Amino acid sequence: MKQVRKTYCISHGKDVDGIASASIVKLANGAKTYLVNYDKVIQTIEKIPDNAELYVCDLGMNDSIAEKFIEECNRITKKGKVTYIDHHILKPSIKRKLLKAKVELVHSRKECAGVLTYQHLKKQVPKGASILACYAAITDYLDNQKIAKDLISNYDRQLLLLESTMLAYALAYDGAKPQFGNKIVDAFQDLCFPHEIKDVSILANKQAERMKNIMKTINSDAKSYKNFACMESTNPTIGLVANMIIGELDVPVAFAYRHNPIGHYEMSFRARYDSKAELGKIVAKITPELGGMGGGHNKACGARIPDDKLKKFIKLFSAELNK
Ligand SMILES: [Mn+2]
Repeated sequence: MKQVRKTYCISHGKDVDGIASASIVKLANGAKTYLVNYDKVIQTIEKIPDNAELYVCDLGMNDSIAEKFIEECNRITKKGKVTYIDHHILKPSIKRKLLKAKVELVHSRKECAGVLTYQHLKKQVPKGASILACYAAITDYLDNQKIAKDLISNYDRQLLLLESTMLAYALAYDGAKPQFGNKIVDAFQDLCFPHEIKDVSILANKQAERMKNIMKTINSDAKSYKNFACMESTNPTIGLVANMIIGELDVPVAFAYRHNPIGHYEMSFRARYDSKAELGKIVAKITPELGGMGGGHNKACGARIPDDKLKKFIKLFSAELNK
């Protein structure tokens, strides 16, 4: 008798896109889901059995994990199957190696991972599951893309904005702990709305209050440079702080950074909708020179640099941005 493959999903646990992707995979095939951040990708895939059917969602490949990740894919695809669904930059060299490892690639820079996952598995999920893809598209700022727009048009737009933002805010307040994320994946199996899930609206309110307090500090604390502004924050969601700097100071690009006592700054970068800046490229180019790392999308990306390199970073960043 043919042995039935067990299905697993490893997805990004830090945001709505990753959690929605995992929820859609689970709805399609009952996968056991692991919500992880980049530092846990390898140790998680190592636990996946040889003959598994594995989905990996919303986890961009960077040089620090790609080699080991591809090695694990090679192990699994000998007896099992790996589907990699993502929308981050994928280097041609890594893409080739994934294909050579017989990984099924569902990759596009145009739509978020939740929308790509829904498109890929839509025959296996209830029609209502497209609402999860809509939440992902809105909170990943990819709601203007072709497929996302189509899916969103099936719902009341304001309901989607309310529900997706409530969820994103609750995750932000909580620091997107895996336990909370798992609770959401479970509730999404019954297509619960975020407002129905315990604690979501309370945490979202707390986050909104926190945002209000941050807004008050931006005018006094942020430093302005040519075409960008930045500030230090102790807030766990520095991406949202960066967004608010853009709005409060009316600059096209902003970043916020938080000190980590082990000796580095975590940084988050944002560009306004109409900005032509390629933040992911700029950050990926200059951080290695400073002994750090970073990268991501054109309009949203992240980095980590040694804490004695901040001044140097700002100088290099300004030079690249204003080239
Ligand atoms: Mn994403």
